[in-house]
Amino acid sequence: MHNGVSVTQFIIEEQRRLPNATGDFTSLLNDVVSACKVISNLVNKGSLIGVLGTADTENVQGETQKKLDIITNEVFIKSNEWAGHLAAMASEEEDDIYPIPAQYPKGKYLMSFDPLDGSSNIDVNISVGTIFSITKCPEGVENPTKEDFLIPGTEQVCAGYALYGPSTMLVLTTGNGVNGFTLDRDIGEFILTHPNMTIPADTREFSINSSNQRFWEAPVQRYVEECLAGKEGPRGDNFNMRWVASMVAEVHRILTRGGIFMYPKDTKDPSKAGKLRLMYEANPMSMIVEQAGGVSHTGYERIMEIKPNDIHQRVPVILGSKNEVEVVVGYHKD
Ligand code: AHM
Ligand code: MG
Repeated sequence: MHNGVSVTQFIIEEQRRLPNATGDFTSLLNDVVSACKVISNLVNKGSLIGVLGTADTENVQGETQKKLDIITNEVFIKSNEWAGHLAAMASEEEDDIYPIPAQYPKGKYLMSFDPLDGSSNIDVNISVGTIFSITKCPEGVENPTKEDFLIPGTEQVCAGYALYGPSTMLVLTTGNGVNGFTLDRDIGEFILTHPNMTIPADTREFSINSSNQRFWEAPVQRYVEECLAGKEGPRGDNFNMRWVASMVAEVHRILTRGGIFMYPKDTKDPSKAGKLRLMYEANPMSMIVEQAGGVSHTGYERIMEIKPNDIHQRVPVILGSKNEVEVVVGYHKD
């Protein structure tokens, strides 16, 4: 027997506080949790079960898919399509939305997800993750279309990620703070280990892929230059830098010890406003960061207020410790 609170118990106790809850949402989250356990197991076994390496196919974004991108997408869909809680799903790995197949009942929620974020790291055994965002299907809509997904992040009812690192962790928000759970493999349960996660308002640690420096806009150039100038520069302090190239690991570090993460607007490819996708990367991470007391912005606007125009829309992302993100946003205003 474990003594901790399992994620199942935690979700049910949260549900009891809502007078009109039917258990539908609790049950949906349980399916998401099950999918993350399966993915954790696959990522953990890696080469032993032949799942590493490239699949030599391209997704809708023109990125070469890894075998595990395809397998984990399948796992997430199969775990969540049958129970009658969802009306449709949208995935980084699917060109169009995924309607619930006719043989299953349809539910009142929509879910967008990235089944394996940071998958460029998978073959080198560095942390990767799964990100998901849940919204309500518009009232009266039986067969949702792409347009039904295109609502701002402020409408999310739940956001979360699983981090497959030295430990597998699940971090969740339903709009009532952020809680972190660690997978105990011996009993197959996520146990509450990080209640009420909060991001310190100040930080001296930044995170950006500086190989893109020549493409950045002036405000980001200025900010990073000032960080690098250290104690003798205008910020009067030394900064540290980290770049994992797995957004989930990056956000998790910020939730644990503070920091600022940026994948800003750049001129590398004028057809793309940034690298990260709004619906299943930026929005869910923004909800988590804001619920933990941080800020999430493009430099020009609050990410969760963007009215999406496509399920695979890309946006600039600047998120993390409040005071530091506000410095960068201030430079954009200048
Ligand atoms: P992915 O969904 O194809 O894995 O791409 C998203 C990832 C993020 O996790 C990470 O922050 C970023 O891409 C890394 O980009 P780069 O390869 O430029 O370092
Ligand atoms: Mg991704």
